[in-house]
Amino acid sequence: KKRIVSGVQPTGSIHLGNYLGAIKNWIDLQNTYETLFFIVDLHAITLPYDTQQLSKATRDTAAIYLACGVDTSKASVFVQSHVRAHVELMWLLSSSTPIGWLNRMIQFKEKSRKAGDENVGVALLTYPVLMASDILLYQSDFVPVGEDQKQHLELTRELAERVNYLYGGRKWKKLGGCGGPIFKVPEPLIPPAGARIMSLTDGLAKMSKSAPSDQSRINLLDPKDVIANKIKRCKTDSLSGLEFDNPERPECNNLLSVYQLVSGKTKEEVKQECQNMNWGTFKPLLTDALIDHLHPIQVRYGEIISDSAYLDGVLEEGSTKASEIADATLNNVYQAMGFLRR
Ligand code: AQP
Repeated sequence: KKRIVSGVQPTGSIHLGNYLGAIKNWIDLQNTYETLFFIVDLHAITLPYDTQQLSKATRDTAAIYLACGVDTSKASVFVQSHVRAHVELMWLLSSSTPIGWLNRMIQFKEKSRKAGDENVGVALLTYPVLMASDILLYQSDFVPVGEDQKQHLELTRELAERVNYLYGGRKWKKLGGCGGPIFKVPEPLIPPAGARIMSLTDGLAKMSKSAPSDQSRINLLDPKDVIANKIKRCKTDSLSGLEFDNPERPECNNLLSVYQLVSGKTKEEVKQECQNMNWGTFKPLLTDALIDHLHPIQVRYGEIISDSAYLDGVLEEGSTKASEIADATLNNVYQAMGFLRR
C-alpha cells in the first residue's frame, strides 16, 4: 500500500475548513492507503501561544479525528512530539537546507510581517524543515496539500533530492554514504475542488483558527444555537438567486460549497435546488444541513474525550507504530551522514 501522512495543528478550535479541507478526506484515504494522522503540536509553538491550552487542544484534536471517523484499525493516530525522531531528523536536515530556500517561503513572509519582529522566532523560519522531517521520516508516497502548503511540499521534495544526492548518491558512496536514495520523494495529493473554505465574514479570506473573530468560522464543536446564529449573521450580498463560481459573489460560492459538502449532494443538485432561492430561504437550509452533519460528530467527540484511558491508549499505540517507521529512517540517515552509532 502507498503511504500518506497528514496532520492539523492544535492552535485553536478545529473548524469547518480544517474538517472539509483535510480531516473529512482522510476518512476515504484510510481505506486505500496506509495512513498516519498526527496532531502537529511542535508546529503549534512557532508563534506566541498559551501553554495552558496546548495539551488540551492536542487531546481535543485527537478526539476530533476519531469522532470524524478516523479508524484506528486502519490509520495510526499520534502526537508529533511523542515521536522524538521528528525533531532529530529536523536537525540533520537543517544542515542541508540552504537558508535562501527558507527566506523565500511566502507563509514565513506573511506570518512574520503580521507577528512583528519581537514575536518572530527562528522556528517560524525553520518550520518547513520540520514539515519536511514529518513527511520524509515515514517515506510517504503522497501528502494531501492545500494551496497554501504547496510551496512547503515543494521544499520537502527538493530537500529529499538534495539529501539523496549528498549522502545517498554514488558521489558519496566512497566516503561512507549508503549509496542509495535515503528518502522517497513525496508527491502532492490535491484535495477535491471546492474544499477551500472561506471566512463567514469575508469570502476572500480563508476560514482560519487564528482569525480574531469567532464569528468568521464554524467550529466543529459549536452548539446548534451558535451555528444558527453565525449563519444568520454571516456576510452575504443583495443579489437575487444563488450561484456558484461568480467571482463577484465569493460569499455565495463559499456558502453553496459548504452546503454541497455537508449535505452530500452534487454541485449540479445544489445548483438546481438553490438557483432561485433568496438568502432568507437558503440560510435555514444551510443551518439545518450543518447541524445534521455535525451533531453525530459532536456526540462521538463527547464520548471519546470523556474516556481518557481509551484516548491515551490510541495515542500510545499510534506513537509506537509511528516510531518504528521513523526510527528506521532516522538510523539510516545517521549512518549515511557518517555518525558513529552506539
Ligand atoms: N479554510 C480552509 N479550507 C480548507 N482547508 C483548510 N485547512 C485549514 N484551513 C482551511 C486545512 O486544514 C489542515 C490543517 O491546517 P493547520 O492546522 O496545519 O494549519 P492552517 O492551514 O494554517 O489552518 P488554520 O486553521 O488557518 O490555522 P492557523 O490559523 O493556526 O494558521 C491543512 O490541511 C489545511 O490545508
